[in-house]
Amino acid sequence: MITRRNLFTTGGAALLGAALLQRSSLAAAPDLAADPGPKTTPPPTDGVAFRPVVTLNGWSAPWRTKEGWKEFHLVAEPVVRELAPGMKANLWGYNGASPGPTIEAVEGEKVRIFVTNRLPEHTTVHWHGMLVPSGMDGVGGLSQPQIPPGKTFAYEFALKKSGTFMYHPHADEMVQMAMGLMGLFIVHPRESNQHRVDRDFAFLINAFDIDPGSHTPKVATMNDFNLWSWNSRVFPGIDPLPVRKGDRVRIRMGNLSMTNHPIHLHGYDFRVTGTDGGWVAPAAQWPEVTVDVPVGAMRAIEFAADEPGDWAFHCHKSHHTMNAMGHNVPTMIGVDPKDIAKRVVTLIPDYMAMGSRGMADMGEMEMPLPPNTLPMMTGRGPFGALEMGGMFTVVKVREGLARGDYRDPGWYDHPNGTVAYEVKA
Ligand SMILES: [Cu+2]
Repeated sequence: MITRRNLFTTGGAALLGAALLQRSSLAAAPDLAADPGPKTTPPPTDGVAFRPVVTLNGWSAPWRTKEGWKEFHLVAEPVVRELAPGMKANLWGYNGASPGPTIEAVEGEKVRIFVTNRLPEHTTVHWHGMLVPSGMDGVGGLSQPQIPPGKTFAYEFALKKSGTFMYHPHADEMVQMAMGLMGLFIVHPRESNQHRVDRDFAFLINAFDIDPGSHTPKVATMNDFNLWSWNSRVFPGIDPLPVRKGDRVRIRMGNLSMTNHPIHLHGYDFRVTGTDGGWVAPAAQWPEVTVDVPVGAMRAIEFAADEPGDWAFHCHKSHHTMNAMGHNVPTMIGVDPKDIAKRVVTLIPDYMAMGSRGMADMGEMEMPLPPNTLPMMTGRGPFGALEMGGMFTVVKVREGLARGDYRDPGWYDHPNGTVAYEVKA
């Protein structure tokens, strides 16, 4: 007898299953690919209610419930991702984007995740940090056969614990992760008042090595990445984090780049309340202003947003708040650069001259750049050039935001007498 379960695990019936899947996937996937959809998740229409996360520059996957299973569908495929206005990259992702959509579900639920492979090579999906049966762990060759191009596999498991997790391939990993194939998996507590916050942000930390003027990451790069990104976006392309004064805020971060990132928040001290291993007991939490997120790890931080302002939030490795850092940049300090850069860039596309007094001039975007290349330091704030790139954005804490209205409130209007000022002689 064919049950739902063995429908997907027996040979002939699997074809039938795949045909059924194709129909549902074709109904859902092309629309997703064409339209990234809303940036916030609509309230769930079925399953256990939860307070959805806000995925920076992303969205959460739709689902359907069927006979007690919550079903999602990931389509691994080549995508074009705008890293920031002015630069698009050829990446691999799921459902039209890198990272793929955030999967959100509730502790205790059973999930079935269909994975369709539209990549040119085989793939799998590993559920990082999640407690699943060995055969659902997604390590190609070890725990399952690889998913060949054109095929669909189903993963099925119950969500044993709440927390912050991620998904990524465990097949040709170096290439597939360097191409941006990854996503977040958030499991909410069964009891909605547990670990409750008002604002719950999430993003993945990743990195790319894309030569200035080109579009496709160099997949063999070990350490010398030149674009340091959050959810495959770089400043000024990373969403701000708007927050109402008085909100309790959580920010969940997962690191799928190849180096650690000390993530620093201005204006607040926070507690590390969770890792991909689970929630940190209150008695074990200590205050921090920077949390190091190791490779292949997740950290959730929390704070009470009681101080209004525009608070910088960034990686503290200073090379990671710059874009397309040329590692062959000659030091120009002491040299009059005048027109040198304009002439040299026609011969050496990734040539970037340092100003003779330092590099701050580059924040004014005066440098000639090859096409599809972001300035190394860029962005403008209310007081001028921000001189940032890469892993940088702003937590915007505001009084008087209408409840539920978390659109970007613009720049902070500082009360009189609260801005650093020039002392006149
Ligand atoms: Cu960093």
